[in-house]
Amino acid sequence: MSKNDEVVNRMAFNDTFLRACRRQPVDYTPVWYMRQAGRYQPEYRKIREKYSLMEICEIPEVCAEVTLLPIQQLNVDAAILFSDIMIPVKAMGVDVDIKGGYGPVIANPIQHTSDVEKLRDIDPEGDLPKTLETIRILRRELNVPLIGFAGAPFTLASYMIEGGPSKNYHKTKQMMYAAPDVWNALMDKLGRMIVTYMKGQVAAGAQAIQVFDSWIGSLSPIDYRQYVWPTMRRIFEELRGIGAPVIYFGINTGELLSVWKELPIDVIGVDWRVPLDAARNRVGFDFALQGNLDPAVLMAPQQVVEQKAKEVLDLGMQQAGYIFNLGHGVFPEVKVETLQRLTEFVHSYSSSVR
Ligand code: 1CP
Repeated sequence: MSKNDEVVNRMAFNDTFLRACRRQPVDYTPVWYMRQAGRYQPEYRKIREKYSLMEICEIPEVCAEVTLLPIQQLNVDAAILFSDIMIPVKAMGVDVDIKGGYGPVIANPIQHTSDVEKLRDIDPEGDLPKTLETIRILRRELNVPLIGFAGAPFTLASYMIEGGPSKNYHKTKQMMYAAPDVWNALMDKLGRMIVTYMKGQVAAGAQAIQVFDSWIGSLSPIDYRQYVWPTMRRIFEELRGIGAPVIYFGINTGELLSVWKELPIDVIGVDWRVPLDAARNRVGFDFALQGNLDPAVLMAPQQVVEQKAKEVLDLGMQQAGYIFNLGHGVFPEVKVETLQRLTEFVHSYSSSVR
């Protein structure tokens, strides 16, 4: 390749990730990492000395800079907007703070119908202008697709009801079982917010959407269908045709996959507990899959990382429509170099066996 070709190549838009979301043929398996911008990066830690997480999200230039860090360092095939699932919840009028290394903290947790009624419907342009401005900056800078995202109603509700991170979601489930009117009103309101917010992000330039339902695996499939499914179906039906593939991700969702397969989504994100061939058997061939290396593997020696990545790839690559990722986010102890080498390995191994 001549120097000139190299420059042109670097400038060309890399749509491998979007092609994989749509189950179209690709030259290699695309890869990105959940929480690919974060505390494992010295540059991120430096920025966090100056700004809180909320402040980063309020300053588009800094937020774009943080979003771009993993693109520059890791050679991943997609960027994910740097934000947090609680940012639009704050815009609904909830007093949320995000404590570094801990998670969201809510001053007045939701308990009654009146608390739900107080939640405002958001207008992304008016209420979250900094997020949309960050997306516009990123689209000018990026030559890989930009993923926008939102938290799903159950996962958002769990923080809003518990007041912070939880182990067993007892208060959340108590509302679900004992006060279904309050619960349904909350699901409804969050569902509307998510649809509006996702449409706003796509209009501003997001090219794919991931809905994070991290804690949904705490429900049985029967309860999922009864208490959450109607809202999820409405959200995804309304997002159909917005021109951006939709990814739905959760942890511990093995038993929920047989319900998820009825949702109008493009990509299903799975954690490391369900082998990708088993996930395929449960959801069929109408979805792309994303995942699912155990993030803990990133602490192992490089040859183990590559062996485990190969095991994941060998299952994932059996069908069209596969995106390599972790089964959950990168954690702070991981070395940047480990992810650099892993990306290189996924790219080279997947292009060699195609
Ligand atoms: O790079 C990226 O992936 C984008 C940034 C991003 C995303 C997608 C952040 C920044 N947060 C999120 C989503 C998010 N936030 C989820 C869904 C994904 C997941 O399961 O990880 C959840 C559950 C949260 C809530 C949250 N925010 C937690 C988890 C708490 C718990 O209940 O265990 C935490 C620790 C945060 C803070 C946070 N958000 C983002 C970062 C980088 C951090 C770490 C802290 C920091 O820098 O201070």
